[in-house]
Amino acid sequence: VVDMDEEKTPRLCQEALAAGIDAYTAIMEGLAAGMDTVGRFYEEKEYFVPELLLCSDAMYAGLEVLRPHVKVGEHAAAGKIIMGVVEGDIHDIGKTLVKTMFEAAGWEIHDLGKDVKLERFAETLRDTAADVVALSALMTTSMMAMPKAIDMLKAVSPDVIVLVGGAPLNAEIAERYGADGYAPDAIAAVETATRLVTKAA
Ligand code: B12
Repeated sequence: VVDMDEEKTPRLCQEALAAGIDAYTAIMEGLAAGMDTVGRFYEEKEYFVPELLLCSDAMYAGLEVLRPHVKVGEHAAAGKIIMGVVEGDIHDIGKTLVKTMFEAAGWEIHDLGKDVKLERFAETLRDTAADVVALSALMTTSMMAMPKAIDMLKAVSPDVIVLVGGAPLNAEIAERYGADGYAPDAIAAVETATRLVTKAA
């Protein structure tokens, strides 16, 4: 991923699987860890946006290989979830990893993608009556849309569980924004959503 190699990354993912490495471990300790390094290089001005784009292409190529092998968890408590990256923000790698884990846990997913207009979250909630809406933001600017999005969602359905996440968020901001939950990573996101849905039932 760090070498921007869209061919070698999926090949290494195949090798990891063949070596018996768990797919989720390979995603988090391989692909996502690579993106962390890429982020550091960007901050140190060693990499710029074109490099980031090539790294994310490599990361997605690897994810294609690993995703089908992520172990499917307990289906019992699975629910229906809407997810997306809020408007003004096109960083979708984290959201895609979160999606992968919800998929593995057997949730029904409505992925709205990136740069999603706030009205679309509310409309989709109206159409699907989902249990959970997961909002992702990677920028301190875009995350400021979250309180408004949460208000709009609660106006459609006061009982909907809104989960927020992304690098600039934390539990304190999430609470201040009126979210029902926050999680720092993809596995914790599924655990938190499952706990909140079970509690609400
Ligand atoms: C890759 C990257 C890009 C790529 C994105 C490619 C893609 N398809 O996503 C590209 C090149 C497109 C890009 C563009 C830009 N970027 Co950029 N980018 C990054 C970078 C290096 C890594 C982000 C990433 O993918 N991390 C890896 C993933 C796995 O981690 P994650 O997203 O945090 O997700 C995990 C958790 O947060 C959590 N999570 C995520 N979402 C959710 C949701 C829920 C509900 C839950 C519970 C959990 C959860 O689970 C995930 C998995 O564990 C970061 C720097 C950094 N260190 O974060 C900058 C960064 C986010 N970018 C930044 C900037 C400024 C930009 C640009 C404006 C640059 C420019 N001048 O054009 C544009 C923005 C365009 C826009 N409007 O959105 C800044 C944001 C600063 C700020 N204001 O906060 C950062 C922080 C870099 C920096 N230090 O300056 N970028």
